[in-house]
Amino acid sequence: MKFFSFWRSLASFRVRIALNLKGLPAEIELVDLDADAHRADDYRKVNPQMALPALVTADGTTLVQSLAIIEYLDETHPAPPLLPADARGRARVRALSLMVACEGHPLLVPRVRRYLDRELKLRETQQAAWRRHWTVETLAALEAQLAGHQDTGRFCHGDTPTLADICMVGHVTVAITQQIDLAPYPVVKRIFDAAMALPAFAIAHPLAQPDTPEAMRVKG
Ligand SMILES: N[C@@H](CCC(=O)N[C@@H](CS)C(=O)NCC(=O)O)C(=O)O
Repeated sequence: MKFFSFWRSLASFRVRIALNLKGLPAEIELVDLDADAHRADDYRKVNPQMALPALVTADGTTLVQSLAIIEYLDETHPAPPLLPADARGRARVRALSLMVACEGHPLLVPRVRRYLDRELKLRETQQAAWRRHWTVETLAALEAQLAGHQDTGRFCHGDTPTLADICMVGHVTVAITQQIDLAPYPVVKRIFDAAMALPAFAIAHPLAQPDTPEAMRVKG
């Protein structure tokens, strides 16, 4: 498999965790978002949407959209499962995942930030306020869903990591980057710490990647 990734990409972070949890090796193709490599012809042929990640399977099929990729990996390599066995549990895990992947994250991606900057010409302080607003809103929504829920366990759903944890850790990582205080979100914080203590999560962290800028790289 060939995996198109960038260190800072949260959607790539999600797929890295899933590959690690499943123990699946992939040849990594680095696409530098900061250099607009995702807009160049080479990558546009892989994903015309010009967004990371993409995964090319052994039979040459190109998959895009991190959640679709992860569900594909889960269906083709069922152990360990990333979705619960019951329909109600799957609906809850998918809902928690979508709160991040379809509500919070899209408001922070480079093409949105570029539009705020270049088209709307917002000042950096306004752009930072935008990022902070949507990051906090998603954190609060996650905390409200997780706190006190009977199915919340060591992780978002029960005591093993699921797609929901994979999505949640990326969002918390963004919050930490923005120096947002996590104290108001104690369940989110507890689950984040539990997940990031697992090697599959830790080695997928944006600051631990081969293309992480040297000055920022966490030495493992
Ligand atoms: N919903 C997509 C998000 C894809 C996405 O926006 N990826 C970002 C990096 S995390 C990207 O490549 N953005 C390029 C851009 O915004 O120009 C997924 O989950 O895969």
